[in-house]
Amino acid sequence: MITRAIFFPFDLFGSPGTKAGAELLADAFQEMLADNKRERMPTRAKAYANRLRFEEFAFDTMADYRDWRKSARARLRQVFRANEFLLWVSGNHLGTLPVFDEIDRDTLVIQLDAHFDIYNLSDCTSELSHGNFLLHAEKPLPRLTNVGHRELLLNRNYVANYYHTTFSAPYVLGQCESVLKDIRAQASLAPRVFLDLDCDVFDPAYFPAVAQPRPFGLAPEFVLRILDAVGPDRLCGLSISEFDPARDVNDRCLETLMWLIEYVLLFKYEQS
Ligand SMILES: [Mn+2]
Repeated sequence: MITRAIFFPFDLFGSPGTKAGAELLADAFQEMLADNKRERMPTRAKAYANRLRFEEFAFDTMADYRDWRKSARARLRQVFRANEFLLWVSGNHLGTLPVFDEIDRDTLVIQLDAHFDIYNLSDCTSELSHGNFLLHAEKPLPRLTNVGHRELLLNRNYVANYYHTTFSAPYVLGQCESVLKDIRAQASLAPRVFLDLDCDVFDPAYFPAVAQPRPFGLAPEFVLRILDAVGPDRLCGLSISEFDPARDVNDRCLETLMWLIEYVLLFKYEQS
């Protein structure tokens, strides 16, 4: 199976600065590929080395922005049709909207996010933004499970219109094993599982490099337990968004994300 690593540095309508995050990850990713190629000793990277394809969208001109959603959707349609493993790195979370538009409706999407991106409150714009983009996605939405939210305002009934299951960060803290058991069961019933990581799901103590940090978040290692619960066979892709490198501390968050990307590649390709 081929992995299609697509970097999509889009950051209009929320979290300006995350464009630089996607671009930085694109550079680090290419550096990783170059390092692997240069290495003469056999390493674990051999498991995926010949199966990675790197692509990067450019947002340099007005024209690049005009058709951002349409061109991303067209590319993603091909990737999903070819059954490739997708790594989608966007600037803000809105940059993953094309994934939600195009992903198979029977795919379970596990979304790690501090927020439900369905905000309709009085001080929120009704225009497309990184805080409401799920309201604008192609309907019906795929089956959506949130893990790690810290929502204190939106009514549960409203949230249930969009999310099949939600596990708040406090709930994960208290009921960790039963959350994992539930995720394992949900994943086993789904033909494919896609992991959508908004970096603000993490506690700011571990991951300060986001525009709107929310306290009381998840520890990064919980993602590894979710991966374990999903299993390598069903996992069909990973998206990463909202990394704002100007707020990083000694590249700690960059390292976290790059380590996770390499881990996921090994997780996927080293099985059997
Ligand atoms: Mn989000």
